[in-house]
Amino acid sequence: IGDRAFEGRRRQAGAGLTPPGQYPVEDFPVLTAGPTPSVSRDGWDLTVVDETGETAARWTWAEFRALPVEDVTVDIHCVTKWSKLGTRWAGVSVDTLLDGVDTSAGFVVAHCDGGYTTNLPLADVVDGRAWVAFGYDGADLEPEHGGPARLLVPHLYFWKSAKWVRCLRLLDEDEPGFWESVGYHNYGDPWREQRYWDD
Ligand SMILES: Nc1nc2c(c(=O)[nH]1)N[C@H]1C(S)=C(S)[C@@H](COP(=O)(O)O)O[C@H]1N2
Ligand SMILES: [Mo]
Repeated sequence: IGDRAFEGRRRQAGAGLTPPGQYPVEDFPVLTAGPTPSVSRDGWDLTVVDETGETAARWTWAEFRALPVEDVTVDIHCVTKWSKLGTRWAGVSVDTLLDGVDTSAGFVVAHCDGGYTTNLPLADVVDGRAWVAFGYDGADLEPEHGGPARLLVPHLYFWKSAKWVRCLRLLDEDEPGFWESVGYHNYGDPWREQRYWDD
């Protein structure tokens, strides 16, 4: 097998491999800047706001849960150096959420209950690489892990996987989120150890 093929496989989010500088854990650590917000499914909605500021799509909890569900098994990598391999999630693909949204945006900022934000290139949340997850390991996603629903972007450091996500805001110009604006890497590829601004 050539280097290229190995590289490609290694970079798949569910390959069961630990990136440089990371160690695998069995438990599931909770990392939140601040308290866990209490988020009720009543009154919950998920919106997509496009680059003109218009609400391009909106789902209530019931509408969101009526969307097609994908079961995904992926490895997750926290910048504090733990990786958890083979995590099992249920969620709605971001491709499904953006289906029918007419946009030429290049970036997205996820906005959450509690005020947390994180930014990503739009290309990194499409083509089957990102989900809004509501299930973990066969059960509802626990509040401390982002329930009722969180973003799941396993190919980037886990701070990009915004818990309690409520809005995907599409943007023409990139805009740093919470950790990205205080020294964490703007992109955050764990295979290239992009932990901090100058990595
Ligand atoms: N809303 C919100 N999402 C967040 C965070 C946060 O503080 N608030 N922390 C991020 C970080 S740094 C990590 S490592 C993961 C941790 O997810 P977990 O608590 O389910 O392990 O959530 C990410 N998403
Ligand atoms: Mo993290």
